[in-house]
Amino acid sequence: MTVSLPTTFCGIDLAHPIVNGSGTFDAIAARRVFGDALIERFPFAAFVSKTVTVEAREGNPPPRLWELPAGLMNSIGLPNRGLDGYLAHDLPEHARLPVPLVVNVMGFSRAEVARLVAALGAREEVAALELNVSCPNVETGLVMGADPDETAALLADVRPLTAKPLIVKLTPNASDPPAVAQAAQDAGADAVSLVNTLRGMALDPQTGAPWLGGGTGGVSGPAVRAVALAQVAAVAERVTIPIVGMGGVASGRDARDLLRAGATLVGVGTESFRDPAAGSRIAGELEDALRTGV
Ligand code: RRO
Repeated sequence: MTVSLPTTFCGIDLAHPIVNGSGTFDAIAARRVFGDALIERFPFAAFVSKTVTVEAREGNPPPRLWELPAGLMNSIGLPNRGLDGYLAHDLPEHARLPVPLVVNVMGFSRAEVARLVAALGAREEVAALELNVSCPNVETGLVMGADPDETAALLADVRPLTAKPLIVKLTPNASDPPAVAQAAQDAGADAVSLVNTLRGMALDPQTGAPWLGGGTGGVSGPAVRAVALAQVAAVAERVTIPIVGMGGVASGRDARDLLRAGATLVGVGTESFRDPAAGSRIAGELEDALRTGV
């Protein structure tokens, strides 16, 4: 079944509004497992890469996951091949996917983000860039996406470096996400996406020490759905640029709720770990929900 819910996002034509959340769907591994069938029936209308940093990273020590009654907590720690490794190895694979490519980047300083935006924004294979601003700026100690002034300063540096759409991925671990979204818009962002994961913690039942190798982790899945819906609605009240809404989406109705709250696209994340075809299923369910109104 082919879903037809044509959607335009930042000038990019998409078959429907369902995309993956960054870091929740490894298209290269999925292709290895499912073969070319994955290419022919790709579950998402656009593919969002896992976060790329300037330097290669191993990621956090294990354990990296903790299962929750209604979700998942992760502390993956940005393992990736770094910018050069991404360009040489992952980009050619991602460019073979039958949908537009969004590359998610994170830097530990504005200069690092600038380097990533300049290098990746110059590639014709890349349709848009998503800025993961959930990490501290090593120069100021402030989380770039938790403070409106930090976000504005980042955009002021990187906006001139590319004509490609820039999507700012907002963190829910901020006192005023709509103010950050407004700052991003005013400084030239083309879109915002939210929510990233909510900070959480689990203790090892034997030792009482933090279970996750990284100490704390990011909570996702149905547990955060209501929080995501409220934050998307609040951000939609403040900005006019398009919103990619995500957080605990597991059905077409969940996706429709985020569209009703003001999102243009909907990200599916944790549900893809349970069902790798969740993107296609949810897009089909969304089409039914919008047609029948149920
Ligand atoms: O890699 C991670 O641990 C991670 C990242 Br960069 C992120 O943005 N959100 C998340 O839940 N985990």
